[in-house]
Amino acid sequence: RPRVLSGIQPTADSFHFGNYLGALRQWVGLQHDHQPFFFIADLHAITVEQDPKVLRERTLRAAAQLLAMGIDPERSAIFVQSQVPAHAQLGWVLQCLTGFGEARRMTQFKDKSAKGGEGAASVGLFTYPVLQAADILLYRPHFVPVGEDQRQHLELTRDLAQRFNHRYKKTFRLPEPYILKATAKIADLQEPTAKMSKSASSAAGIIDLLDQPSVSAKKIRSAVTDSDNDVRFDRDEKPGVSNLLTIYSALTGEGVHDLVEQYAGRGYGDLKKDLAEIVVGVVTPFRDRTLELLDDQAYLSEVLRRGADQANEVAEATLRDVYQRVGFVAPT
Ligand code: AQP
Repeated sequence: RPRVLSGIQPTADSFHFGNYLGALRQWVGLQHDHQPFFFIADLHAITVEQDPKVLRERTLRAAAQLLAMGIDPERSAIFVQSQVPAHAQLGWVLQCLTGFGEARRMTQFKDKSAKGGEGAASVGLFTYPVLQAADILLYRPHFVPVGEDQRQHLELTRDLAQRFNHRYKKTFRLPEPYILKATAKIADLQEPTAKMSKSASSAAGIIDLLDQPSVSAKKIRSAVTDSDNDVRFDRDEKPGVSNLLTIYSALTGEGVHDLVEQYAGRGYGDLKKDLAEIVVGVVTPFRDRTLELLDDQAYLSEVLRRGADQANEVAEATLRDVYQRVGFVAPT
């Protein structure tokens, strides 16, 4: 079975609909005929300052959410990145293969460092995509299910894999991004030309999976649209309505064009009202299940321990090959 790998940062109390539709739902679907490794990226989280107690809580919340969503620990290895030391170890080797200018071109670093000024950004934030390359390459996956914002990082990952293979010996598989076009970039409800992102300036544009369902419904009903009240799919002219149609279609499986026909002449109010109900139907059982799982910390820890064992076995084997190929003396 082809291998898949992906990760998510534990940097918020809840995942949001961008994470869910852009990536996590694909994780759930792929576990049936693939061999999946899914991890909670706590090493990545500390590239910006974190409160240690909050980080620990969010890591467990992330695990509970993945399970509540349908990630099955019998099919998938779910693990915490810091429990698999090979990520940081391979990260270092790959840093030594990465050009400074090459790292500098990463647009996510440019965007994130622009907020506080480059001088305020950590070196870890700068080398984040190289650690991400290590996260991926260790498992030699065929596919990496992610949102559109990760495409550039995956290109870097492939470049580094190729460089290593060429300089030493074929060691890494070149992974393919697995990006579903329709949901690759879910937009902010209040600023529909921007991606839905937890670091947005207002919470009103983000639907968190663990929000009170009534809050999510209200956010949908208050989503920014436009003034002509004509339900059409046009990302450039009508980004707000198009985003709502995208979410609607992804949650129900109905095609966008069918939805446009269904709502023709009915205006935005009906569309928002119906979508709000659909969202409530999705998040209510998810939220209940997550809260239930969070009450069973022993079970969560056991799942993560098993996941780390599975991940360590694969990752250590790759790292041994890498160390041998770069010329490190093996311990006797
Ligand atoms: N808006 C989005 N649309 C589609 N996919 C998205 N992803 C994130 N936002 C969207 C995908 O979610 C996965 C997890 O990403 P992450 O751990 O990097 O989460 P994140 O980047 O911390 O999420 P944010 O909200 O986008 O954070 P900030 O504001 O820090 O940048 C990835 O596969 C990502 O593509």
